[in-house]
Amino acid sequence: TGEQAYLEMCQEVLENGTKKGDRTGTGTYSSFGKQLRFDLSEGFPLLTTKRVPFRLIASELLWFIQGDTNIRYLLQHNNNIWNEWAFKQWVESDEYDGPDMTDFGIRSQQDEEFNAIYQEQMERFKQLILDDDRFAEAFGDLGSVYGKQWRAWKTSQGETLDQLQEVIETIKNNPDSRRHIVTAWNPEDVPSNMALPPCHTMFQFYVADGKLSCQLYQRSGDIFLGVPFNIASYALLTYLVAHTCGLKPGEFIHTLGDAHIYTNHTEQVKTQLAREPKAFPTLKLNQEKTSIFDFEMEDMKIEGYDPHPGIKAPVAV
Ligand code: UFP
Repeated sequence: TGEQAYLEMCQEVLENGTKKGDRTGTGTYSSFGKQLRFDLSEGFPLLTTKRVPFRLIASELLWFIQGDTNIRYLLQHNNNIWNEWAFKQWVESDEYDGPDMTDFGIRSQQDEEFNAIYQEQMERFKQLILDDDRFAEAFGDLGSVYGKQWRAWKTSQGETLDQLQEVIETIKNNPDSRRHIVTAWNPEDVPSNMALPPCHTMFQFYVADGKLSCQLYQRSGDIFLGVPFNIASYALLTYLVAHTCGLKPGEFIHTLGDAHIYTNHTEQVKTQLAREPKAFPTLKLNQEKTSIFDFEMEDMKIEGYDPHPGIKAPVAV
């Protein structure tokens, strides 16, 4: 199954990956060019050898699909995964009047006393984003992130392109096309305008035998923490686009460029590798909704998910 292939990739990169330095200074085992395939008719690929939080994946994906780039929506859905990026904009601004937050990412992991102060500021930040429209507009917007690139790509002519809407129209009208592509990588925006250049560089859809498949090219993948999330996110996107186009979900093919395991995730990976995978759960979509753009959280339900417990690991920042 797809999960077995994921576990084999973990094993392989730990054993044969090159020990390689990286931007974050953590160190990784890394291999270049890896591919996983998930047959979506076998169930929904939410890994079972550790718990993967579907709720966070789904609300983040809906945020992208709606073309939203402001973390307020995520906070309203109790999703904190993009907070640090917005928080950084605030603490580096003239408006910030709290204690020094230089290098808050690393310091909060290493210094407990600082971490308490940081958490306090983060709570204050979240509350302001939720309560104060002006504040949310000034500091909650992340700019060139996936929602913008998918739904409102800026052309050199100053117009906007809705890549997601267009690809859906083309899948419906010309399914055999070999051009069903959405790209997030804009060389104009990289690196100066961007905190984190897109990891999910581009994806392509493919229609055959009434089924929709999707292949993602991910330039950089944190195999332990990021990739299980990314698999579920693009599998969900494939289900939603297929549903919108009256097709059945086919395969999700995950192609990774720099596929790496951070050296400080080694023990966690070994714990996971010792576990026996279970059957994938199923995804139930609200059949009354016909367009991806109308989907809300309550329209997507995961059934039969019985994973092994979650495994904690430090995020490289
Ligand atoms: N990363 C993922 N998946 C994601 C995401 C980030 O694996 O969806 F946003 C990881 C990959 C890498 C780091 O470890 O985050 C990004 O760093 P870099 O830009 O140096 O590749």
